[in-house]
Amino acid sequence: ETHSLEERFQAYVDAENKVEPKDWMPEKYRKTLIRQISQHAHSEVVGMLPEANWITRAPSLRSKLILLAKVQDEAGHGLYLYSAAETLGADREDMIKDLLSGKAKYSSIFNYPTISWADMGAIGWLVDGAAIANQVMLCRTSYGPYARAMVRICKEESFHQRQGYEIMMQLARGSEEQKAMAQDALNRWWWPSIMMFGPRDEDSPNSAQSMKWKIKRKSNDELRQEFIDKTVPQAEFIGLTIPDPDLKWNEEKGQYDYGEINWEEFYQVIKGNGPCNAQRLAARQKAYDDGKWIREAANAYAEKESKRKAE
Ligand code: FAQ
Repeated sequence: ETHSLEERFQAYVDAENKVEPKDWMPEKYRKTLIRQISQHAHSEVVGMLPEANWITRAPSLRSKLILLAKVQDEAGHGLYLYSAAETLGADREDMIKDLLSGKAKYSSIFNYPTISWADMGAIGWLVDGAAIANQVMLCRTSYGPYARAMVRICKEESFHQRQGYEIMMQLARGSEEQKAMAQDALNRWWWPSIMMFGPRDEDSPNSAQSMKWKIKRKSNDELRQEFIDKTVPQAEFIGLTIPDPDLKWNEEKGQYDYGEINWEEFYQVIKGNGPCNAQRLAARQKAYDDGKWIREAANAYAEKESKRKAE
């Protein structure tokens, strides 16, 4: 056999096999997955903050219960994802330190403020909608533990998307003021939501290799297009206007053409200069510091237990 390990790995992935934690894999495959999965985990956990801002001010008991359940689901998603990254040999403590130091990224979208109740609608509808488009593809990613985590996460995200759309629909069908709130939230969240898919394909340094290894199965631009095509009719249905004057149906292509994204804003936000970056990291740092005593207690207990068992 003259094939190298790398070639055999590629052939294995090309044949649609799943890579499992103990299988041989190229070091760069492992590193790419740790990067992506840990950043995905951080996004889920940081992503709890913008919505947590409204739990105490939800307009009814029902909406409060639903929002609470959704935010709790996001904590769960973060936990599955940190565990998936651990199967690749990543250390949880290191991942958290990289988040807090600003070395690891998390989704740009969570650096925008939530200034009205309508933002809870816009986040569920648009942000979870974008997350689903991306994650449905990731259910078929080549790394087994990540793919399996995505299946459950997608089911929960569909519930989140519907709860957000329901809030938007209620507001859009309410008083003039409520309708204006919904439109304002759509105006503020639309562009950041379509930035979530990442840079244009030609400016995406990781895409080519990740597509080859079947970590990613659709490109950033393909997913962005799918999301736009699915979402525009939903906005029309509830009588809201997408804030993009260049948006129009392209009969020939069978999809929407859309306006230029403000890439300068995107890169500023991922560099740490978005409206809420500092606030989000400060909140995570505080949670980390406040949790120190419980981590210490859990470790001391685990040590005591293992000593007791060894005796
Ligand atoms: N924000 O070469 P590419 C959720 C970075 S959903 C920040 O294209 P790649 C659910 C990228 O990391 C959100 N950074 O990179 C929820 C790379 O930098 P690096 C989370 C971004 O990896 C809903 C550089 O730009 N979902 O949390 C962004 O091939 C509601 C170059 O980009 C996931 O993470 C961005 N938007 O493709 C929770 C999905 N876009 O790492 C609460 C999994 C790009 O080299 C409430 N991730 N960058 O320093 C992925 O599918 C991919 O990583 C992409 C980026 C598509 C995000």
